[in-house]
Amino acid sequence: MKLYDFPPAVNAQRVRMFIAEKGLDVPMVEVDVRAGALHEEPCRSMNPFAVVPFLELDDGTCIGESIAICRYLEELHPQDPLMGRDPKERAIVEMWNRRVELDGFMPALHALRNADPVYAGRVLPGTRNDLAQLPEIVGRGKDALAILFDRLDTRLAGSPFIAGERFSVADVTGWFTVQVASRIGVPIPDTCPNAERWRREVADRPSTRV
Ligand SMILES: N[C@@H](CCC(=O)N[C@@H](CS)C(=O)NCC(=O)O)C(=O)O
Repeated sequence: MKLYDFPPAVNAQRVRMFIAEKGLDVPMVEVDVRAGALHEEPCRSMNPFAVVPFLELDDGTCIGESIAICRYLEELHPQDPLMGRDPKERAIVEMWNRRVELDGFMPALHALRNADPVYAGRVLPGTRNDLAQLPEIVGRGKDALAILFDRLDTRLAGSPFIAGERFSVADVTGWFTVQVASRIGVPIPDTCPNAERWRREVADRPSTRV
């Protein structure tokens, strides 16, 4: 098994943090995304969506999508679960992960790709195109983050971690939402002390430094 990775890519970082939290040893292959390697062989055939990360199994099967990769690794290595210990916990972790991903992580990434000139010509991941960078998407992303931070603050007032008592993949997604948000000038506001307490605790985890 090999993980195709690009160190600066935040989705690849999500999977690397998950792997570190579980204490797994997964060989990595670095793909030079900025040099266009995803659009060339062998990557193009392995992952026609042309994004990282993706996982190549020993039988040649390729699995893309960060959460699908995490799910596969979790099922192979159920110890130290990060996606719930039983059906109820698994549903709750998935619920929170989706909320954070859809309501914060994705809007933040779209805002970043529409703001930073490095993404001109590839505002949608995995495509090369001439879609213009739109400032409206940046503004809407920032609005979405403000709403999400408020909701997380309420949640984290009564819960140590996003999905409950235990650190989970929802915290991994939350951590990278905060990282991307700070790159577009949206830190957790002073009005969200519970979210800030959570951020500081996650920042202390060695897995944030992989
Ligand atoms: N939904 C995918 C998104 C993957 C993705 O967007 N990856 C970015 C890096 S964070 C990428 O490969 N971008 C290629 C590009 O910019 O052309 C996942 O969860 O893995």
